[in-house]
Amino acid sequence: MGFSIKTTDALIVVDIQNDFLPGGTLAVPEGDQIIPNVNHLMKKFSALGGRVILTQDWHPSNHLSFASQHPGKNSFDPIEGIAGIGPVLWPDHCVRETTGAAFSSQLDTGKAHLILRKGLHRSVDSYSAFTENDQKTETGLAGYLENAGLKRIFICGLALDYCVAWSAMDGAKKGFETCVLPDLCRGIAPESVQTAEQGMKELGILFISPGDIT
Ligand code: VGL
Ligand code: ZN
Repeated sequence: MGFSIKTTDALIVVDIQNDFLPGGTLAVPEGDQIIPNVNHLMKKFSALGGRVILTQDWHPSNHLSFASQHPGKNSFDPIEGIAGIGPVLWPDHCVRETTGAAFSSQLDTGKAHLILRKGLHRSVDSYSAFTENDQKTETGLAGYLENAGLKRIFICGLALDYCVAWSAMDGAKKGFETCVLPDLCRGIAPESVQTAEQGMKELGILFISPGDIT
């Protein structure tokens, strides 16, 4: 299946930040391996007239998604009862203005037209680049895409089972034609990757490979 890139297309590169890479506090296995191919795609995409958007997880140091904020709880423990937080707690990660929150030095950020930060509110997480986990606070990305006349989105990055999947599912729900590039993604855990893939399929999201983009 071929996808020829138009000026109404956006590539959303999710959370390629030090803390999600090997050595980081919430390392996604093999997360670093996608970077050269993501760089290549960003270059191609922007050369073809598409728009490139980067997202950056950007938490206050006392973010309520961190297990450290819940006495007696550990990272990856399930959490219930706080709207906008969960389903699990995380190690401290991507604290704004720290090295862990910075983009990988290998990522070619120069190709980005827009950098969108998310997860800024202490008591609401935002896996999705569109709508925060309370399911009502908007990041503004949908408005940006609509205003710029962007109709189709391609998504890659970290982590496939959380921020990539939730972004893709919200994009599809908002009416954007949505394609995910699994070859240019890595997930945190196999079980959550499977759940996420199922959820994306049910919404009609297409799984494509970088070679399909021309
Ligand atoms: C992410 C967990 C917590 C992600 C961000 O980028 O997928 N996952 N914060
Ligand atoms: Zn986070």
